[in-house]
Amino acid sequence: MFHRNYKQFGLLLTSLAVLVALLSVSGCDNEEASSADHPEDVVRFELVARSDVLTIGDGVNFEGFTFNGTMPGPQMVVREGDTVEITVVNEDSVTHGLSMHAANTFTSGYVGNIEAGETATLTFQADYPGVYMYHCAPGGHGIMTHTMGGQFGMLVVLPNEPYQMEQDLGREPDIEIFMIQHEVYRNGRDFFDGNAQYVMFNGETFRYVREPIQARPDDYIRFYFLNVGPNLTTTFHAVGGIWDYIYYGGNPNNRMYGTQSVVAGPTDSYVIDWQVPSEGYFTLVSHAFGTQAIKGAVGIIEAYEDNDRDVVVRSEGRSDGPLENPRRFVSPFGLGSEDIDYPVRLSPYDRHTIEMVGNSYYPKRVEIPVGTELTWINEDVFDMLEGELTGKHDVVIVSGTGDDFFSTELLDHAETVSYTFASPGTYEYICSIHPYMRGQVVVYDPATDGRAGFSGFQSDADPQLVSFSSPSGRQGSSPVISDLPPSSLDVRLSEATAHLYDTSPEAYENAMTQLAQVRQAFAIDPDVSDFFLRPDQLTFGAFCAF
Ligand SMILES: [Cu+2]
Repeated sequence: MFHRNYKQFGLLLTSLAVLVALLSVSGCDNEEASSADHPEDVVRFELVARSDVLTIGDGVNFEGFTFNGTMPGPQMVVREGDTVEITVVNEDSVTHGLSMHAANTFTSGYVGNIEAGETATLTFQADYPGVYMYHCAPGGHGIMTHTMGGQFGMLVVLPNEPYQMEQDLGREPDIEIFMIQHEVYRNGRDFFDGNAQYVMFNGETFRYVREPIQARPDDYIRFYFLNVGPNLTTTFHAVGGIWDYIYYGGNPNNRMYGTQSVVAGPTDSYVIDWQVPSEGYFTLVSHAFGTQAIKGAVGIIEAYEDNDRDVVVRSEGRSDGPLENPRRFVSPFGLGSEDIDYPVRLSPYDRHTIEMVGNSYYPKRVEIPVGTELTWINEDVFDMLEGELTGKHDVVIVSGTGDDFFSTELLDHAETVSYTFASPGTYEYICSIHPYMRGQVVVYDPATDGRAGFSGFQSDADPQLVSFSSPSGRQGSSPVISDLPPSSLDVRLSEATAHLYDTSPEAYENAMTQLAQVRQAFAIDPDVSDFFLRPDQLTFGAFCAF
């Protein structure tokens, strides 16, 4: 498959890149993408940002954000000197964006902060060969959380001059492996602490253990290796192998030879040329065993004479959608399955405080006896800007089987808000500006709950008063409380929000319709002065705090 002549090889890869570009264009006909008024050396890609549920292997589904429906997102390959045009289509209900590390220019001026439903384009000259990360960059706080949430991928700029391996040996690699290491977190607290739940290559734990990469002895394998992180530093190693040629960042000028591993912090990358030394199994690992390899960052190269081998292993995550009956559901911002976002039954001696951290509540599910005062504290530090760009948060009860309906003021960093629950029931709440953030409070009556651990606090607080405190002395003048009627409104609101992040157009339409109904219902309710809905983002504001 690979030609001896390097220029032919380059041409092949360039045409592959163009092919990928064409394939990645959806809703746009190929004729336009290749029409004569565009010079041939403009390579075009389209990234579609959205909310998604997908599988990350071994019975586990993951809910987050994606580009083009996979995590990692599309692999892009261009050639040094190419003009690259990347269009970002935001099909989601929240703001997204793009940071493209291969572009030595002010990218956020073009593709930062792309509102829901909007499209933006970045054009740049690929002047620096190498292996680059791209990731979502709506701006501010959202850059970090969306990258953790699954929006990232690899763009490779192939050099015009051959790598040292070609120069020394006069041959091209037999196999190319595009490999991204990345982490999955179950909540924002773990994200802050670097406590990954899973670590993986190309979107699935132990992906290439289940499906070993086939090779033959003496093959030259070229790795395009990228550590996306977003937190951990890896030491990439092949058991039974020594890397022959290493080019830091994938730039052919950054040469190293003969090492057991490469060290890569978040967004560090390499091109590695390695000759399979013999027959056998060669295990690819992050040699950070406890924090990474054991959590899924392991793969296998199976090398035997006459093996059938693919010449390219791509870095996209699986594209076959979520599992129908997953063992586990991981949702860093929302409510995952209860084995992972387990209900915490608070005792009198616990801290009755829920953190807002990394765009999630933590713990996400708590159980309290009626009469207990709960406090939320905003541990997100980035409290500048607004919307997706900020780490400000609030609490808005969107459904409940009891009578405690309220919304709070937006909290800056280290501010708190408290509420005393007076009515037993199961309540779900969201942050009005990050409505994919979800928490749950179960308020039980100790007299009737067989599992009751203690008989509850008899708080002196007025159960219908939210208290607000700011270390900076900010005046929480209006205690931002609304007595939403526990009528059918909350049920409908719950149904509507349950579909907010369903990606099917039908469900989206359904949610829109239900939201319109809810809005109408609120407007005619004399107890509620206003209900704020930003149609472009499907975002709930405080219910009557305006
Ligand atoms: Cu995003």
